[in-house]
Amino acid sequence: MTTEPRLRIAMQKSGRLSDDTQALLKKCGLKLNVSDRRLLAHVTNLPIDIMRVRSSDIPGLVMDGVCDLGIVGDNTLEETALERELMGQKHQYIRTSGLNFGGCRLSIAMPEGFNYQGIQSLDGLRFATTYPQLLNRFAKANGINIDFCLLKGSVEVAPRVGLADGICDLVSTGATLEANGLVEVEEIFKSKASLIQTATSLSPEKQNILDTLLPRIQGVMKAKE
Ligand code: PRT
Repeated sequence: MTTEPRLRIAMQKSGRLSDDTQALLKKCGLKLNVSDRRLLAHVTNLPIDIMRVRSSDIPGLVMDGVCDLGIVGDNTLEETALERELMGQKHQYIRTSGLNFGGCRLSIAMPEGFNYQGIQSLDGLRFATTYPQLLNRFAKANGINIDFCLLKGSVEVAPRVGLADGICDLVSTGATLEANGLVEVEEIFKSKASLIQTATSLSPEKQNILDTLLPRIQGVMKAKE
């Protein structure tokens, strides 16, 4: 018995991108039954499976060809690509389409009262961040030396507890920075969600499924503009 090839798409299981991603797939006409415990959801009206994982795992799954497509923030994508390149791991992918949700910026923020007089004011300081590669690229491009400590969450608390001089974190409304006595001084990366595709060529059957799906995604994005 031969099984029909199914296109596998990785999406965030739960978090800031999961509702918008699920809504997008539904608007594209995909009928899927997403229950909290099922990590692989079958689309019943097209040969597509949805793999529900942590956002940070999505770029690697696509770069390694485990998933054919993924929906992820450009911040996570770029950080993972830089890290994998540094480690000599597969880091190629195709950015198939930008999506119009998940907008945010990666910024450097300093405690209120810090005397900021341009990027040179950051030279020699230590930053808490989840995005060391993006921060390092920014520092190199601007000719400054910085140190960092890696935090996966609660980054904004680091200066107050003496862990770092400042932070480099995602900002959307700015309310979290304000609540923690921090001021945004430099935006280093602008991000939105993207649909990415494995760099390995798809089988003709999977390519056909993608050719059906892609115009629907682009139609939904256009309607939202
Ligand atoms: O799934 P996993 O746990 O691996 O990923 P995650 O921890 O990155 O998940 P999640 O759900 O927090 O974020 C998923 C993606 O949403 C991010 O990678 C971004 O692409 C996007 N996004 C958009 C944001 C924000 N806006 C955002 N504001 N991700 C995080 N934040 C956080 C930020 O880190 C800070 O703590 O929100 C706070 C600031 O928000 P404001 O509105 O107060 O400025």
